[in-house]
Amino acid sequence: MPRFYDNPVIGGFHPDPSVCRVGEDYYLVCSSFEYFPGVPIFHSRDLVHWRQIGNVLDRPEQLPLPPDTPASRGIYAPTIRHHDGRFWLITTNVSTGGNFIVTAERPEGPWSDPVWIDLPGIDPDLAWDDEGNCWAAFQGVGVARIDPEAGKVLDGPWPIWSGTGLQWPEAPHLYRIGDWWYLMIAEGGTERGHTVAMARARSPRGPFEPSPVNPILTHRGTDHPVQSTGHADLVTTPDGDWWMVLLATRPRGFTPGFHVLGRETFLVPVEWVDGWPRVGTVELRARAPRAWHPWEPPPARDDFDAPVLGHEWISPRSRPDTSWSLAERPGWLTLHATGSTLDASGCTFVGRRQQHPECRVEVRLDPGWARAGVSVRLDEAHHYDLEVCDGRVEVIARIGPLRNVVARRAVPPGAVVLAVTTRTDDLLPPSATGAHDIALGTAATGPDTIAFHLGADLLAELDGRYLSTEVAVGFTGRVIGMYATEGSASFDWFEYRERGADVPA
Ligand code: 6LW
Repeated sequence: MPRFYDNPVIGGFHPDPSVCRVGEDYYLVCSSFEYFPGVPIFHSRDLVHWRQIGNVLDRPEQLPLPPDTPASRGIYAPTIRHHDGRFWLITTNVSTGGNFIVTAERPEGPWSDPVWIDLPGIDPDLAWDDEGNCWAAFQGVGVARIDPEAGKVLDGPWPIWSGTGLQWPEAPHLYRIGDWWYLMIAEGGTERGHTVAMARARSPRGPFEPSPVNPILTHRGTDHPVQSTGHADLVTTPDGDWWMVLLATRPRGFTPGFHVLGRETFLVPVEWVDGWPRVGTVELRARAPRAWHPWEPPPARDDFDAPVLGHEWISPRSRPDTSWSLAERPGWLTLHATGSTLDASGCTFVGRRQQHPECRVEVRLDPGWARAGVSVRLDEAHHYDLEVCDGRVEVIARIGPLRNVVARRAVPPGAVVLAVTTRTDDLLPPSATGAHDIALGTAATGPDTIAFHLGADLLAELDGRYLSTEVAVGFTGRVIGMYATEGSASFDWFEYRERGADVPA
């Protein structure tokens, strides 16, 4: 009986995947932009079931992000490789310092401090030839021979291939396969025109001849539910099968379609025909790789009983030690306000990516004298908040320059349970949100509806389109988290579930 797997294999804002294999173990990393810690790293035994084992950039010294770092700046596309018994990762901090390399003996870390390297552009790659030379390709596309240990360019850089003429030839990866050097790139922009193209040469310096079947992958111009397919990396299994990981989106709603989970990580099989790789359509359900190693998913509820925060918890730009504690009130996550708000940099916010189109988040909050709650955010100018302060709970919508309290209710003193749910069926027409009056009716639906609850009581439902990339712009996706903007508040637990038959609205 053939087995099937579901795409995306890593849902939610996990773009620009890069993958390597060591024996029977696969390791995968993604971009993290303005969030700390940065570069989530995942482990799998079958390419389908991925478990986050850490964050490559988990010390502030590795990830300088000034407070004025705009959303969607910070860390861009990493490449991970295993060479000479060590893990090597090269990436770009577009806000501070440019390109750098970190290394580790073990993928879960600790990873070294950055070794900065003066390479142009973004999307750096690492590949070694049989003589031990290290080649770093980058956006454009160019290549240089480098000393990755010292962070020095030894020869070059030289231009090697500008793609087939589409926008932004980028995301290069060089592979030594047989007698050839294969160069895989993304082109056409990371939006709906995204493609993957291939070329090959006898040397990493070229001259490169393009594949006769470029682009080898694109969903542009189709009505497929998976869109923006591109920015890929290749990996082989121990059996010699080839697979590709890539980013893609799942837009929903009336034209132009809205994607709210950012760019996610998908998996697709690769076939070789006449010396060139080919991939088919990236389906939501597809025939699985031969190995199959499911693991127990992490518990839905984080009780905050562990001495350290789980790897999935991220904060915009930084997470000063003084802003949070698991020890102050054992079994609770205590957050201390910094004086900043959700509308600005520097706010105390600890969140996780929304990974499913339909999900339910519940938290138990003891607000004390604080102003605190749960926020669904794309960035500082696009977030919906469920906030408790002064004996009241409020639902607040911040959309661009507008900020509105859309619901308000008294709450008794003490701890409260707050819930946020998203649904993609039975959507609100835009007029029902009060956001504008154009009566386009249900055809003009957004991607989803976000509902806010106090215990079992529904307080408000809002159109999810305003927390989409098409509205907010940028490279990230929704993050749902706990925050405090005045005083100190404690969270007993935080629960995240994909909504299905067993999880009601
Ligand atoms: C990344 C570039 C891109 O560096 O978007 O999808 C940039 N393509 O390759 C940020 O993810």
